[in-house]
Amino acid sequence: MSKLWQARFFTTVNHLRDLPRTTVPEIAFAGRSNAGKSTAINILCNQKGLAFASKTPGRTQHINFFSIGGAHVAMHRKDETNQAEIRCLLADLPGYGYAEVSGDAKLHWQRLLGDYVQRREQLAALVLIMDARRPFTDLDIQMLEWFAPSGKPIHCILTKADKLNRNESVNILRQTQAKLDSYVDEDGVGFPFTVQLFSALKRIGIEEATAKIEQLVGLDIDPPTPEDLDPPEAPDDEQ
Ligand SMILES: Nc1nc2c(ncn2[C@@H]2O[C@H](COP(=O)(O)OP(=O)(O)OP(=O)(O)O)[C@@H](O)[C@H]2O)c(=O)[nH]1
Ligand SMILES: [Mg+2]
Repeated sequence: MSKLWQARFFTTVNHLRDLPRTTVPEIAFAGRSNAGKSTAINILCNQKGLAFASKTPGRTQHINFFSIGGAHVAMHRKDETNQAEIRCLLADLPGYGYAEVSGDAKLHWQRLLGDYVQRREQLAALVLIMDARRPFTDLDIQMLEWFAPSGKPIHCILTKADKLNRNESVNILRQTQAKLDSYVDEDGVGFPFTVQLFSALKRIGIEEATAKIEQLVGLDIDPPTPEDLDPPEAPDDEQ
C-alpha cells in the first residue's frame, strides 16, 4: 500500500508568515490553474475529496498542506493525527495563469508562490503539473526557473494523457524531456529534472508518480526505530 494513502489535511496557509513550523520534508504540487493538481493529489492519496478538485479554474487559492504519517488509513480516518509521527508534507499550491483574477489577487498569489518555492528550506522537491497538451506555458517556465537554482529535483507530471493518442504521448514525453535536459548550470551540468505521463481518468502513471514522490521525500526508507538509534548493548561473552 502506498504511504501516500495516509495523507490527511494538515493546514491551509494564505501568508508566508503562517507556514507550518514543521521541519519534515515537503513536496509541492505546482501548475497552471486547471492543470489537474488537486485531482492528481486525490488519486495519489487514494481519497476523492482530500484536495479540492473542480471544474472552476482558480479553485485552490491558498497553499493547502497534507501530512503523511502518524495517521491510519481508511476506517480509522477520523482518529487524530499523531503530530510527532508526521514524516512529510504535501503542498497543493494555488494554480497560476487564471485570467479572470484581479491584478492584486494575482500578484499576491505569485508572490506567495515565488517566495515559498525559493525560500522554503524544507521543500525537498517540486512536482510540476502540466496539461500534456500544452506543457511549458510562460508561468510554468517561470516556476521552473525560480526553483532550479536550489539544485533540488523537479518531477514533471503531464496530466490528461487520456486526451492524447499513443504517438502524441510518446512525442510530448520526448519533447518535454529534451526541454528539461536543455537546462544546465554554469558548469554545463544538467539539473535533476524528470518527467512522466499521467491520467487520473485512465489511471495512467499512478505507480510511477507514487514511487517518485515517495523517493523524493524519503518515504521509501523506513525511519529508524528506537533500537536503531540506541541499540541494546551486546551481552558480554562469557568464557
Ligand atoms: N480528462 C481528464 N481530466 C482531468 C484529469 N485530471 C484532472 N482533470 C479535470 O481537470 C479539471 C481541473 O482539475 P483540478 O484538479 O481541479 O485542477 P487544479 O490544477 O487543482 O486547478 P486549480 O485548483 O484551479 O489550480 C477538472 O475538471 C478535472 O476533472 C485527467 O487526467 N484527465
Ligand atoms: Mg486545485
